[in-house]
Amino acid sequence: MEKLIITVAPVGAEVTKNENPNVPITPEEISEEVLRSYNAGASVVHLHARDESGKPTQKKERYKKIIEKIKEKVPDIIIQISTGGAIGMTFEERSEPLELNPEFASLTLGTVNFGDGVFYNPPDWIKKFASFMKERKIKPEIEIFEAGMIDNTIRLLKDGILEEPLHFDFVLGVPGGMSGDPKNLIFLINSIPKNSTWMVAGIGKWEFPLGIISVTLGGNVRVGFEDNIYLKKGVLAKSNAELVERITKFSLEFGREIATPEEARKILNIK
Ligand code: KMH
Ligand code: ZN
Repeated sequence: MEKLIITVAPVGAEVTKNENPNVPITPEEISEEVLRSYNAGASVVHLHARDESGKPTQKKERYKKIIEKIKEKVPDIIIQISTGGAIGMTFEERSEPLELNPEFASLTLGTVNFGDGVFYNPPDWIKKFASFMKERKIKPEIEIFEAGMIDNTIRLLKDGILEEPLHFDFVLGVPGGMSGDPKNLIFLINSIPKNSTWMVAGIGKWEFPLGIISVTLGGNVRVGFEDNIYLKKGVLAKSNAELVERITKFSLEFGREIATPEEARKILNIK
């Protein structure tokens, strides 16, 4: 098996300090969490930004500030910006951070209910995001919340808008999307092109059960406050790094080493 790539998603767009006071909000707090997570084994950070008041923002100036702070502390970590942003944002808002030419960005392949809201991803938005990424050589991470999103991916692959090898993230357990039942994960793994890389982001209680299955099956794992704020039932995590550490420990115990950012770039075919 390849070494394990651990992605940390330290902020997200939804979670608040009321839910877990350790959620990082400012560029300084986010960069410190990224450093701690890197030291615990993370080689990729899935990044969202928040404004001064803690509200999600896709303003490129804000991303720039956070990225600068991260790079001061962890120059080599792979930074993946979010094009998902938050529910209700326009296409123009969501695409702003792509103008910073990141090496990696998320790309959701369809619309899905998301709690009480709708995570809106109509075909023309997906095509515009994907074409922009292709032009700028930004590696897309294909976010799959529902099985049909894989069919949408294959269609764009045939149209030449996406290129192989693809990298998939199965985001399972969002209320409104596919649940974290391990049977779903197995079905999704069996539905993607064979030369793809893949990972799982289990939401809430699914983070560790799915993460551990992924380690044993040769996939990769995302953890972090965007997806889950608990270290274990009823125990809030003190830091994103605690979540990363839990996966690292399991993987090493299982006999699978952890990838550095440089190794992760090779595995993910990030140029
Ligand atoms: N915040 C969610 C509505 C992504 O980053 O690409 C969307 C999301 C996906 O987090
Ligand atoms: Zn996200």
